Amino acid sequence: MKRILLLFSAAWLFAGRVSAPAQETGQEKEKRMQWFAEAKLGIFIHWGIYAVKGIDESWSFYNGYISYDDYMEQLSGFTAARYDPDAWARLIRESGARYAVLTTKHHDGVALWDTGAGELSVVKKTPARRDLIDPFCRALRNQGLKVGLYFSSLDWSHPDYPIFTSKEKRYADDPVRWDRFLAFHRRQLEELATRFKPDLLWFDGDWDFPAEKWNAKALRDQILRWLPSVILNSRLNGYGDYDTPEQGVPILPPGSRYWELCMTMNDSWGYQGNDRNYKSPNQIIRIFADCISMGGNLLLDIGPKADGTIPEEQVQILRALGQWTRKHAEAIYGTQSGVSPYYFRGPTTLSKDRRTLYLFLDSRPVGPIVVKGLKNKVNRIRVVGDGTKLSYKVIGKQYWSEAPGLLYIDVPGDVLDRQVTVIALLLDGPLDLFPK
Ligand code: H79
Repeated sequence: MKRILLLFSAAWLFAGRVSAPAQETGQEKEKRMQWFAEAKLGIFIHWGIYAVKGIDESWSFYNGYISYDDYMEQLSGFTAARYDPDAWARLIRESGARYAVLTTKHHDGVALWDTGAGELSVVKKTPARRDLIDPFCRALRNQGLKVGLYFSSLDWSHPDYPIFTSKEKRYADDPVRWDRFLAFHRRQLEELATRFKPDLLWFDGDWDFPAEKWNAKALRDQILRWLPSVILNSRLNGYGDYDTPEQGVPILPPGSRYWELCMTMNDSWGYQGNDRNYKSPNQIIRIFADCISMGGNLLLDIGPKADGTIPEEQVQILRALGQWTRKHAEAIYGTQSGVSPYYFRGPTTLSKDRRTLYLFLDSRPVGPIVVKGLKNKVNRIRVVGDGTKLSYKVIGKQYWSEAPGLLYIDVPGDVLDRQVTVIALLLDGPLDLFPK
């Protein structure tokens, strides 16, 4: 009987299938996603050999801006000589981020850990000569931060990946080679999952093939067996937990309950010394306020140099962000999306108990600000992180109509934050809007 069972399960394995774990309930997912939904801000880190010449990560050879061999010459310049993961973690924490996501392997196939699944790693091929992932995970955890690991599913360096560059394909259809690639892919993920036990896996590069070819569903199930509470972004051919818009700040709230905008500080993911087109702290803070107002997170990217130091401009932006997030913490962490712009013309968030509405003022008001359609009575209005109480009045309320009046709030110039001012409205009960 035992033998029959064994044969049976082996047959399942060979069919490339795994029995799916019991379907997670909505409540269970909410619990698994809780830290992510409350965190709001994460730091993305693109670190790889592309920092040596300061060129596009992987895409520079894929698009033919540099030959593959010249690209790979960067291996000899990747020293990580001044890599200080504790300093990274302190800076990330100081920015107000609650998690970070580091590239363990970009599309170029160069692993930042000592992979046993291939030869191409910074351990075996660069003067860094050591695993860079484990110390990163430890440093983050020491600072109370959640650990995210980025992993590119496609690998333009692997001899069994069908695509090499935009012009050169290795093969079109060869199930044996593809299965070999999938085994390699699975093995690298097993290493990442079991060695580093990340809280989040950030997939990229799933677009060449459909979910069935990647075995995405089975892979998701397998990862959740390795790491039952891990969170996955959506780039596992849709078998993820949250939406992953890239660079484009959403105009309308994305439909999904969980999402995260990933965005560069300048125009590059990795370190490119020539790219000085940095967004200002003010622009970044306003984008961040927009994201949390619509119930999403911001994953803001930095690109360390090949020696492991973080460029000064990026340090300055993280510090400025930290000043603002510290002062306004109560309006950020653990909040939920606020009211639509019909009610207030700016970003808003709502406290967990729905009794405090936060208004984000991203410009200097020329008169009192106004909130429309608020049925609640307001108990108190104050400036977040400042303590000043503000005076307000309701105008236009008619006793014979259900429609609430307009709430006018005076905001004197001397309470304004130099970035974005936040006003807290303490309501008499859970937020109640008109019309229902
Ligand atoms: O790591 C950073 C980028 O290198 C990577 N994701 C971020 C986080 C990335 N860069 N570009 N993209 C992802 C978008 C991919 C664009 C594509 Fe296409 C357009 C994929 C499919 C259509 C053009 C055509 C490139 C490949 C095929």
